[in-house]
Amino acid sequence: MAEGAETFSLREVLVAFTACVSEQREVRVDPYLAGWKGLVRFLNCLGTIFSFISKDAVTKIEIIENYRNSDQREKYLTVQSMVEYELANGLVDLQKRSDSGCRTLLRLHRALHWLQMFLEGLRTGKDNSKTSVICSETYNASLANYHPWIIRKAAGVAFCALPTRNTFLETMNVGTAEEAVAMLGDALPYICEVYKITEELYAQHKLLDLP
Ligand code: 1Q0
Repeated sequence: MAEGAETFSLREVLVAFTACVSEQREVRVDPYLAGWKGLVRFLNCLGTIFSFISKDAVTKIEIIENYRNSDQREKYLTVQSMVEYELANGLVDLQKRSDSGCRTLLRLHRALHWLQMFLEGLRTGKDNSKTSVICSETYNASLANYHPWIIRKAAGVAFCALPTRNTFLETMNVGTAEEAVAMLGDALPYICEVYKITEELYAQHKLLDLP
């Protein structure tokens, strides 16, 4: 295991995502980013072959964090307020790649869809199932549709380095594989809810195809 392995626990990721949705059904940005940071830490534990993925995630987390640390920090408190602010001020480029919060968060949002499917596959998989297979099947059914060939190829190679399902579950540091499965069952509805709310918001504002 690489550096940081002992500090990761699925529990902190779970706590972050459970704290995302406010009473008004808004998605809070800080716990959303905290959830992603926990996932990145976990990914780093799996080995350097995944660095190209974690680096991209970190870049995106930092772009949004910078908005949260800027003079406009209040506008970036929730995904809803961010969308409203950036659209009202012409900050979202609909034609080409930019560093807007909306386009950046969309990349994490798409990855959250993969995560949802992957964790469900892991949770319901058999003891001896291959994490690499669950990972590539769910990736191909979701995120891969947005990635060019070269990234899909590199991701496919990295997935081969994933440990077996039970080792993977134990790496989550929440006890036995069975306990990790139980915790995944608890966590998934929260992750699904965050995904659903964001998806509806982006669809409503026609932001789902931002370049
Ligand atoms: C467990 C194995 C993890 C496998 C991760 C699967 C996702 C593969 C994604 C490959 C991304 C390659 C890097 C670059 C991509 C960018 O081109 C792309 C688009 O951005 P842009 O600016 O070019 O338009 N970026 C993305 O699509 C964002 C990808 C972010 C992926 C973040 C993945 C973080 C993974 C965490 C580990 C999850 C482990 C789950 C178990 C923990 C239990 C809670």
